[in-house]
Amino acid sequence: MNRPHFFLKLPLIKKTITQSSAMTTGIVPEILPPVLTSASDPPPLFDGTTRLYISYICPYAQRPWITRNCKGLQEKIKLVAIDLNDRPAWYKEKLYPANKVPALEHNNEVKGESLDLIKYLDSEFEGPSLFPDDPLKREFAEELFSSTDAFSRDVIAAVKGNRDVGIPFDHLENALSKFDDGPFFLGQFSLVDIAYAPFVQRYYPLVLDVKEYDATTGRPKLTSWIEEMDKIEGYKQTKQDPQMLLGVLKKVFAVYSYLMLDFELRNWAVKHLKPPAVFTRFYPRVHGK
Ligand SMILES: N[C@@H](CCC(=O)N[C@@H](CS)C(=O)NCC(=O)O)C(=O)O
Repeated sequence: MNRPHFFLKLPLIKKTITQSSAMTTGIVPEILPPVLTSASDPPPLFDGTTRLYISYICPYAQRPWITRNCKGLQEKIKLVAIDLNDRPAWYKEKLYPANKVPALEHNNEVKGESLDLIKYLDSEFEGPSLFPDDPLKREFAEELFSSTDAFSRDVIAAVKGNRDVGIPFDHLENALSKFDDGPFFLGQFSLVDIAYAPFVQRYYPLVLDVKEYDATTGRPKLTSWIEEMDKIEGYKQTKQDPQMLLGVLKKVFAVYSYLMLDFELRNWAVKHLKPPAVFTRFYPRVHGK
């Protein structure tokens, strides 16, 4: 079976006029801004500029970043990259008290939470709609949005222990079988694909490496979804080096496993270290390309 093209560089221009190519037209490779650290001055906050604050390696931040790209909003929404290991104090103090990424500065307000942000970007900004009107599809979309965390939890539980690693990927395969008017979760490309892509992008190579489990074997829908996603320019431009991302994840899990050895530490970790928080302590620095 062919492996999906996680590691292949695909041509930048897509020629056919399909919905997904609408997500690609006019997208030229963007020069990403440098990463801001504790030593960096803030941008001129609340000056009317719309800014999306991200970390280049955060999967949650990748969601609104993809949405921005696919709607062709590169000129309208400026990217600001933050070093999560060395966050500028102004980020928490002056911009976003939750001190997380992603955050969107828009109309003198700051909003967070990646799933809320992708919906907001889709409904409040111009560009191709990424959410269908069909009530059946919308209902299914909400179901899928609310199971993104469960997908992550199940993959992580399988990587850390003996849980069946296939189950979370079976859920994806089943979900991808629901509509047959295209290879994406709702048939055509939508916010649901954007919600899952950053996580599948990380977990497919992770389970292949750690569990020697190829999640695409016997899952034709998932295989085709991954291939189709890799053709979407607005997504491709957000993808970081797969080996680097794999290294980050493995480091996180190594730390987790170590903490799990000790009962006291384990209790402390369960209480205080949700995966993203552990992540931030062991992120490598990634600077703008
Ligand atoms: N539920 C949030 C999660 C965001 C999140 O946890 N981001 C991580 C980076 S991947 C973060 O900013 N962590 C900083 C911290 O927890 O201190 C969302 O969907 O936006």
